[in-house]
Amino acid sequence: MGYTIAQKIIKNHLVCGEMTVGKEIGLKIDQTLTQDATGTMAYLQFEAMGIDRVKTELSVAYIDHNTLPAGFENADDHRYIQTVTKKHGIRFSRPGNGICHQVHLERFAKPCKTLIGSDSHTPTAGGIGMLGMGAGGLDVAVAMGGGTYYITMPKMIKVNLVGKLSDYVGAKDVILEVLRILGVKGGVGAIVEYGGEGVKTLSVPQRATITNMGAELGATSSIFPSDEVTREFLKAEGREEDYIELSSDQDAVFDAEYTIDLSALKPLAACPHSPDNVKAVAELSGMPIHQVCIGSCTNSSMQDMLTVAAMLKGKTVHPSVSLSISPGSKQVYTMLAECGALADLINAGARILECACGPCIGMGFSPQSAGVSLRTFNRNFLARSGTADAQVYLVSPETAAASAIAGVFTDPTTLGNAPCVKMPKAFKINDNLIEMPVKAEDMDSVTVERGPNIKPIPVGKAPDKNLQCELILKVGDDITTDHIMPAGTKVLPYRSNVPKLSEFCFTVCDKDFPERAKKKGGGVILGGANYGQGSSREHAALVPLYLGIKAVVAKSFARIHVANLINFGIVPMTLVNPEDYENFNEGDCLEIQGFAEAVAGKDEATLVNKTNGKSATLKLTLSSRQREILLAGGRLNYTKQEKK
Ligand code: MIC
Ligand code: SF4
Repeated sequence: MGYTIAQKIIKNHLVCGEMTVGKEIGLKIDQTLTQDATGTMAYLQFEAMGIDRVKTELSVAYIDHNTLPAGFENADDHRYIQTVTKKHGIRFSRPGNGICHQVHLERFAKPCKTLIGSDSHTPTAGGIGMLGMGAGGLDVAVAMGGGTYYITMPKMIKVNLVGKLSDYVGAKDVILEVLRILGVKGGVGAIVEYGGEGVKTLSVPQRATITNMGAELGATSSIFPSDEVTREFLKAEGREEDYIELSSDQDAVFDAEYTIDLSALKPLAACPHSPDNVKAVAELSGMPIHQVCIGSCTNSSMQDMLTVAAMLKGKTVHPSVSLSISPGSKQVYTMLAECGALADLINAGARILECACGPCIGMGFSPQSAGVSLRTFNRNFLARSGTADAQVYLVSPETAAASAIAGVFTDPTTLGNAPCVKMPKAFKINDNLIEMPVKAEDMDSVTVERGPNIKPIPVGKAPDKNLQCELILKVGDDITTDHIMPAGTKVLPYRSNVPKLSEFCFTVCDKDFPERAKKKGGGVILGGANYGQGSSREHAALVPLYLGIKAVVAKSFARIHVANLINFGIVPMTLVNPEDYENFNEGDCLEIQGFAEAVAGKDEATLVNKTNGKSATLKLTLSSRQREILLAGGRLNYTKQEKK
């Protein structure tokens, strides 16, 4: 039996375990990336491990999320990351150099290699045939130290692309179609591989738009073959030597296959408040809009920007619309400036932001009350934009530009022929904003600078013999890590200050939660299906740990979040019978008898509701390694014990 693309890469990087779907496997990681909002924690954890120099082929720290500090906090974090990376052998991409995934794709991603990043959109690198996976900061720290990265061996989903995209239909519409078919839980436990004749018609940045938003399917990763198009891209980036051909074997077996006819695709939009709530733009056309934001790691490539510039050239943004544009990288920004396209954008009334995440993570540009905002981003979770009642729609750059001019939702295919956008044969290469670390022998010359906002990391405890506590919070399906630990201008500055962050935990769902949890000394959380989807932020585990959360019971969990819970010693358990969810309510007194014993070796435990006498069977899907981590009270304790 042949191998899929991902199976080939996994096979070449397998450190332990068998490649059997559902079993834990350990992988060697070639490259890591971090961004500033998760990076401070990752490097604090790396330092706590006491390893002098990174052991990966390449590790890069990007500053892109929190780039316009309103106080000293972020600036201090940036300085910490800059100095700690210089000392320990990590490259530092300075603020202004661009969004981690876009820059990594341009300058570092390589076919056939493995990459983990403390950011859920790390699969963007799958556009170049690299196995990129999002992970918690602690997992990235371990990988930087040369440690193994553990995942559950995924099943393989194939999406066959046939035909060719029509004018004004973009790569974003392809992934929105996949989201329409599979939904936000459809990729859980799977790697999505793209194949078929249609692949050849898509450029690497277009492919990367598709693999980027595979994160919204809940997939472990998404990947494209590495072919002549990949070679051309690498050549244009001045690194053709990184090219390796990679495709799946003819007789590779997939667990599920879907076909999308690119020629038949129409512009699509993900409606509030979920990336899989997909409708045709034609159905929405005519709806008044208030804001358009173009950019993010999903759609900020040169190709996206040139398309938008060509559509806006000589036009004026509608008076009722505020349009922001954030190019993805310094490379894109400089080239836009040099070719004159930037002037077309400015002239049309676009408000040009720096190349960073910006509005995507709620760092400014929050829409007006109940405002309709069209964004080329990847997430439209409730309140993520910073405005609680905003209506955010995820669209392609083509739909965004057409609608910005018209002032109403507009299907760009009604505009006639699309402008012809010519991509440059070579990109402008200048890595002057990537700082190299000092040599190993000089590391003592670097002093790591730590600001007062950097507070100690909470450390977990071994599980109680019998767990007796209150059901402190009950939430529904598809709870995202943005619900658990919101971001945005008010909260993001405190990513290295867990006590302060705890004041915002779960406030999107229940504004009294932090106070209650503190008063009661924590408890257990009950969630629905797909608990913890979205961002990789380990703060969504660290902060509940700080607030005394001992276990989370849910119908099912998202991959990265469950790994983060275990890393910080919070026990994840699923309801064997999802209907039992109804028998438990906030404030109920709970008991799990033999809790520690169950964590140590049992697959099941009984949750007793002492308030109403009902009970439920819980499943513990844990590898023996994960059980040991939980028994030690988290990965940091476990690693220390291992070292002894
Ligand atoms: C996001 O898009 O939600 C983020 C912000 O990039 C996160 C990381 C974070 O919370 O810092 C992600 O996707 O992992
Ligand atoms: Fe940044 Fe948004 Fe991409 Fe997250 S999804 S890395 S916030 S641009």
